[in-house]
Amino acid sequence: MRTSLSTVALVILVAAVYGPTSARGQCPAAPNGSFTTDVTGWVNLATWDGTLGNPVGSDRVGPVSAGGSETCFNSQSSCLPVTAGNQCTLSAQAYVPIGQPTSGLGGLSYLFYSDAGCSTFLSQSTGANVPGTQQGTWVPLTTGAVTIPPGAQSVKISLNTCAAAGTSMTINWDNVVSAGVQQEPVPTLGSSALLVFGAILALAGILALRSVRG
Ligand SMILES: [Ca+2]
Repeated sequence: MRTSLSTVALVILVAAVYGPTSARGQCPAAPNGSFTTDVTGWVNLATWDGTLGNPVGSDRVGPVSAGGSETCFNSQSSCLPVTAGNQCTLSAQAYVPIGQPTSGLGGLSYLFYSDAGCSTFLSQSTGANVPGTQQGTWVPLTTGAVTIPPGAQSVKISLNTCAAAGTSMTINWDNVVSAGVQQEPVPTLGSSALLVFGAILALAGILALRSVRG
């Protein structure tokens, strides 16, 4: 009994000390994602709208005017560093004002680049879309879990407005959040916790020995 308990204690302690540590990755934080007073941190087609928001203050992306074919323009975050392999999720709320063409579309996604300065485009993540038919309400969108692709060093967040051929489209965006995907925490023990853990094991061992001898 003493041998088996000691062995178990040793195995558990070794696993606790040398076991895998939490691999929760860092993800790019959306700059100024609530647009309370301005669109600082956002470029391209980014216009602050002080009349719409949830609450007030949003990024108005539009009007985007399309000629003979569907045309899209986006508001882009500043260039942010990423680490390939990390899992991130992107969420935002989109608002299609009443009276906009129902043929339009809004899209939320990450744009990945293979250099540190967002110069060489690599790929676009899975997006989340709001249809032009969903008007007059703030629609929550999320990409779900996105794995930062191999080779990616930087990223921009894209808030896209697409207008169908021959139409003009505007979509407001608010509450942009980019965060790490919650992973199952891997238990690890600090030094004080290890001492308590050891004491409990020792007590268990003594009790077990007593019961065997008694
Ligand atoms: Ca806002």
